Amino acid sequence: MCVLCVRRARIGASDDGRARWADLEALGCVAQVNAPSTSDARDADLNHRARHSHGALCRWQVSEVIGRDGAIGKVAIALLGEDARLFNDQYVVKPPARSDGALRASCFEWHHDSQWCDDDGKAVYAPYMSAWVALDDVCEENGTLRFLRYPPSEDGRSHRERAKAYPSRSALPSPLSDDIDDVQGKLLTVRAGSVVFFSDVVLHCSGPNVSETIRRAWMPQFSCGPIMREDGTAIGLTAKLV
Ligand SMILES: O=C(O)CCC(=O)C(=O)O
Repeated sequence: MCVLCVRRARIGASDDGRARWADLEALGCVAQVNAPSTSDARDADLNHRARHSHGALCRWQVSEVIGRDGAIGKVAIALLGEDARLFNDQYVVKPPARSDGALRASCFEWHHDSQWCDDDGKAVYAPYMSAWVALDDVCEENGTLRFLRYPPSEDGRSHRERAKAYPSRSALPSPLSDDIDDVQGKLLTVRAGSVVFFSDVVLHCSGPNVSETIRRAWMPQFSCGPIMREDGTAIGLTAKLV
């Protein structure tokens, strides 16, 4: 459903039928390509796309780049180890915001990606990371990401330890605020095709898209092993990198 919506939005743009962006805005800009399987997914591999095919070429190219010898897969294995898994596969698509509601809806407030684990006592957490791939040139105007540096440490503590000393999220200025600047978080300005790897504990946010064109990112996420519930069922995908 989400992918169809993206396609319809594109058609809408070329026909100048801009009202169609509203479909995407209503979804909160996030399109998950493959919902997790309800069956035991522990032994799933990257052929998961074959079950939800949206085009052989896309499937091949994407599987290639996140496979163990692909540009992104290699980094995932180097950073997370041999048991690295594809955990989630999503697009974040921001149409131009044309109303106050759309401005708010296309912002991501300050968060770290594994926040949901804090709330879900039943999740057996495994560290994970995102590979955020800019599909368009991104800058402040079209709602790029902003990252908060890890708090400094005198004693060489890891980033994961340092992240525990972050200020409260509610103390940070909203991405919609005029007060936000590089002191509060480093803005990411990169060209289409760039990949940003970041950990599930780094605080980040993104602003609205106030440009005239769509802003798209592909965001596969990788965990250093399957993320499971205590009852042994998988949370998200658990696809091995093959
Ligand atoms: O692409 C964006 O604007 C933000 C995405 C994000 O922060 C997330 O999905 O965690």
